[in-house]
Amino acid sequence: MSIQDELASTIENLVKPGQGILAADESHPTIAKRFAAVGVESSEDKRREYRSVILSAPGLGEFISGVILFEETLGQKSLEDVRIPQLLESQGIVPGIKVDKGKKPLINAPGDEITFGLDGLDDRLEIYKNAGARFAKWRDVFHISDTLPSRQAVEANAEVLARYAAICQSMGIVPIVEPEVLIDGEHSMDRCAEVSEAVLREVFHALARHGVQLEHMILKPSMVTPGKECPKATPEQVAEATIRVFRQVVPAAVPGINFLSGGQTPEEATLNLNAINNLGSQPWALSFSYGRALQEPAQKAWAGNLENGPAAQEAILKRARLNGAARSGSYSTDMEA
Ligand code: 5MM
Repeated sequence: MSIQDELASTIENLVKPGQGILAADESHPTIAKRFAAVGVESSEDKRREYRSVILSAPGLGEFISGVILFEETLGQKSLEDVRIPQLLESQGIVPGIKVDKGKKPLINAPGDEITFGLDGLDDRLEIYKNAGARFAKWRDVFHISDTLPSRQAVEANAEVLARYAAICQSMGIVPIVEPEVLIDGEHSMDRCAEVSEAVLREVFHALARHGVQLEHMILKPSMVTPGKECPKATPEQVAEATIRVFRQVVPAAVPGINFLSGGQTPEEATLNLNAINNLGSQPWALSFSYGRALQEPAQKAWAGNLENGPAAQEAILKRARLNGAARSGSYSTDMEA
């Protein structure tokens, strides 16, 4: 298969009605935080147990088209001794991989951060592809204040995101482009809209500069919301503000926009996606690529005890099904019961 055919086929499998992406790619410090919240100490065995349980939930492939894995999981076997990428494929799910190496302070830009991991990326991608990964993910992070993010941070992060995407496509791997505008802070929804627009505009300039084929990528952005310390906006307000910004800056050639949940509760993330899809038809498929909003209830149900595996599987399946409904605007809160 040619590289172009590989990219097109992966996109076709990832962007499907009623389906979205599960982000299960928490790095060691992040998964340790998630496990601590349910009283579990993170270890390689416990991470394998938990991820094996949720990824083998019967029927997951009905609502989940792709799973983003952390490097460790890509090389692990499930509790039934099946390689995790193979387990996903048996459910009709495309395996993906987080490839950024995290973030550090951006020098000479106090308060801003830069994502790193481009060095040796092509070599790592070859290994990941041989292990079964068909798409990748790279996350940039932008803090909001009256003065942040700086112009330097917006430009520097957009540049690395575009270089990552170009490298992925050259190797037949679909890039998920994730510019996360953080919800932390006291900013208004208007300020979030202003920053989101500036960030996305710069990201698409950089993608064009590096010849990234928009048809063969997925955008994973934050929704436009007020800061976490402010009163919440209604789902309809979030949907209108989000779509208003995206229509200004996201080209119609992008096949799918899969939102991150970014600290929204599971119910909020579903309600907001549902409201977004109720605004009528848009140029792109509008779906989810949630981490916490899909997994939180499953982590609580599991709580480090394998006997709770079926309850954890039921919990993740429920959120996947409800977000699958929100993907077409057909979710209602009655479905939570
Ligand atoms: C923003 O985080 C991504 C989406 O998850 P949420 O829906 O919970 O916001 C997520 O894919 C994230 O990039 C990974 O969990 C990896 O994060 P770390 O911080 O471990 O690199």
